[in-house]
Amino acid sequence: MAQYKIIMVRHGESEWNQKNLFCGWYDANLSEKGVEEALAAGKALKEAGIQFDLAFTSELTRAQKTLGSILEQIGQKDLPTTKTWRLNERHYGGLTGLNKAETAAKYGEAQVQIWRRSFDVPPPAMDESNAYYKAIVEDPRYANGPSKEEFPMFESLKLTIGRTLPFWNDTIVPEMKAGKKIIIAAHGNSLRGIVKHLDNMSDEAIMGLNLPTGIPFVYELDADLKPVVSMKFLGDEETVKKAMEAVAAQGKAK
Ligand code: DG2
Repeated sequence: MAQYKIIMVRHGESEWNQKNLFCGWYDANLSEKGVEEALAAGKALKEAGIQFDLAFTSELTRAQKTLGSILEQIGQKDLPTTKTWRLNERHYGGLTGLNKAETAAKYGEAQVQIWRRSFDVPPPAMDESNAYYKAIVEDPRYANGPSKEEFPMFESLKLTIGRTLPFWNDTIVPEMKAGKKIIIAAHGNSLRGIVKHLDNMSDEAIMGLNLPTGIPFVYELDADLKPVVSMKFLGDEETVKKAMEAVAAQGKAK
């Protein structure tokens, strides 16, 4: 029997999603379409009559703005919200700022698929030669963490899970068990990590999962946090399917 319910949403389309650039920890804003998607996500939650006690999001603007828009739509603008780098997108390392289709044309679609979706093969490391190195490393929002040792220069999904899951287990789960209704607004890969954990997906199975932007999804969990309802999107099936396929296709050479 379902004991807990939690809602997650990948942010609306960002300007870098729109340009098909590897984004990671770069702080891209929402595109116009992304703003619309965030509004639609809020409307869907409002129509479903869903309200929250707590919100969690990343340190990145695209996730925070999506959350803000949702909370405004459901009349909960002042909901207590925790921002953490542990929910940030995976760090795309030296790929940050590169066009995904151009990278596929240069290195092959198979290599880009490995970089985007393999469980434990990381992208090349970011170094000072990357145009976005300083903007990320010197960003004051990270003054209180991650520590110098924790600050990633690249992340595979496995490494991303390694810093997201402790936050899930130590902060989100206790609040959920205390009866709090929670929304998490985060990113394609930080959420894939949580989904992999909840659904006990194999390292192979998670490779096939692409999360659409701006469509909230629900998990209902039993007392042992095993899913009774898994990844139920608040959107019509066809739209969700097409949006997932579009994300998968971003790694194709045009
Ligand atoms: C995308 C995910 O992250 O890219 O970093 O480029 O969710 O913050 O838009 P998000 C990025 P893929 O892993 O789907 O290529």
